[in-house]
Amino acid sequence: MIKDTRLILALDVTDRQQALKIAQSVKGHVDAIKIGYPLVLATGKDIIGEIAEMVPVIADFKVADIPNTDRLICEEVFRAGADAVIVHAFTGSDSLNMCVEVAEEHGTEIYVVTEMSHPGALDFMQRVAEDMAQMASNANVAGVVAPATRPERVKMIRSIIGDDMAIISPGVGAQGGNAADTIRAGADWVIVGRSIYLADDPKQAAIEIAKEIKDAIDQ
Ligand code: OMP
Repeated sequence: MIKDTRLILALDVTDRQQALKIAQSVKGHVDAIKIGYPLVLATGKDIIGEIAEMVPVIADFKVADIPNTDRLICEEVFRAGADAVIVHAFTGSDSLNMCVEVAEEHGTEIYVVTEMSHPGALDFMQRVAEDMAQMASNANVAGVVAPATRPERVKMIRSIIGDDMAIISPGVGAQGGNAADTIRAGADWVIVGRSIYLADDPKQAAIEIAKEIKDAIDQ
C-alpha cells in the first residue's frame, strides 16, 4: 500500500451503487478501501474487483480456519482482485503461514488482527494480543490491525513488531478513537468507516480526517 493520506475507508455499506459512488468520490483521498462481509454478501464478490480498479482493496474477511480452508478462501479473494486480506491470528501460525504463502504467490499482502477495538476485546483477546503480535512479526506479513480506541495498546504492539511492519488501526470516529492520537501512538494508517460513509459528503469527511492525520505528523 502506498503511504500518502494514511487513511483507509471501511466501506461497510450494502448497496452496490452507493458503494461505487463513495469509492469514486474518495479516490485520491484515501490510500485503500477496506471491504468485507456486509458489502460482499449484499452485492457479490465482483464488487472487490470493481472497487480495486479505482482504489487498492483490503478484503476484511477476518480469515480464521484450518490452513487448507484458509488457503481456499485467500485464493478466491485474491483472484477476485483484492490487494490484501485481513486474517485472524488466534488460529495459530500454521493457518497464518498458509495465508502468507498464498499472498506471496499472488504478490499481495496479509494483515493480522492482534487486539480488536471494541470493548469485548478485553474479555479474551487482550490477554493474548502481545503473543499474537509476536507471531505476526515472525511471519512475513505486511502488518497488523491494532485498536485506535486504545492508543496505548497501539504503542505496545508497535514496540513488539518493530518498525518494519505496518499497523492499520480501526476505531476512529464512531467507536470513539481519534486519528491524530492513533498516528502519534505509532499507527501507519487509520481505518475509518461510519464517520466517512455516513457523512453527507464522504469525500469532504475523508479530506478532513486526512488533514488531521497530516497535522499530527507535521507537529
Ligand atoms: P467504523 O467503526 O464504522 O469506523 O468501522 C470500523 C471498521 O473496522 C469496521 O469495518 C470494522 O469491522 C473494522 N474493525 C474494527 O472496527 N475493529 C477491529 O478491531 C478490527 C477491524 C478490522 O479488522 O478492520
